[in-house]
Amino acid sequence: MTRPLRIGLGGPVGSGKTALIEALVPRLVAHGHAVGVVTNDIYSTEDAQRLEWSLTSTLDASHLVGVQTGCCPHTAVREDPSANLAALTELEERVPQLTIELIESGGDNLTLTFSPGLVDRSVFVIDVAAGDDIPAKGGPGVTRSGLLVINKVDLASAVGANLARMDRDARAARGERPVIFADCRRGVGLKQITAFVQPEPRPVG
Ligand SMILES: Nc1nc2c(ncn2[C@@H]2O[C@H](COP(=O)(O)OP(=O)(O)OP(=O)(O)O)[C@@H](O)[C@H]2O)c(=O)[nH]1
Ligand SMILES: [Mg+2]
Repeated sequence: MTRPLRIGLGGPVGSGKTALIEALVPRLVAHGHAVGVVTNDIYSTEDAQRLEWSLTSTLDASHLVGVQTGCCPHTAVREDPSANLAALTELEERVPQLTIELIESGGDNLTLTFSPGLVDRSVFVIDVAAGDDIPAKGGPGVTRSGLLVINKVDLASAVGANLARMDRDARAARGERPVIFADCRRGVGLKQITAFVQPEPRPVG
């Protein structure tokens, strides 16, 4: 028997990682997946509590584990992922039929990467309101993650973000690696992101 596909979601504080999980889970469940979620927060299990409430109609609380890292987020998902690996084992014992596990890193900075021993694929989430120069600033999440999500496109006009520039800089930094513009609150880009996080990924365009 193969274990569930493990997807890491990283990115700066407030870029929309939890909002993306809230949008993805109902879509994955509709595709017939059993989904488990591990969240990481430094000083709380706030995101797990939020998901327990916001996903109440789609996900039983037994599918959720909140890890309180007590240390900087990238330590917990890269240098020493033992607490996250233990959380995944706990989930798989509780819910043996899981097919996909989403692991949200604590909000970090542009240096975040996941240990390849923890995740099979990574999604890096940035948002337009943090500045349209972020793709040009680079870092491993921007350049080498499996999928780059540029979230909150609905706020572009309010903050004066140039989406064409973000698109150009992201594609220049990533080559063939995919980039999706998203609005997690309204489902923009979610079809392609859902395709990426399934075991047999389809082209994300
Ligand atoms: N307008 C808009 N707001 C969004 C979008 N995605 C998330 N938000 C809002 O942005 C804020 C932060 O979203 P979260 O999902 O908590 O961000 P996060 O990356 O999980 O944050 P941390 O876990 O604290 O790092 C919340 O108020 C969300 O409602 C979006 O696409 N558009
Ligand atoms: Mg979060």
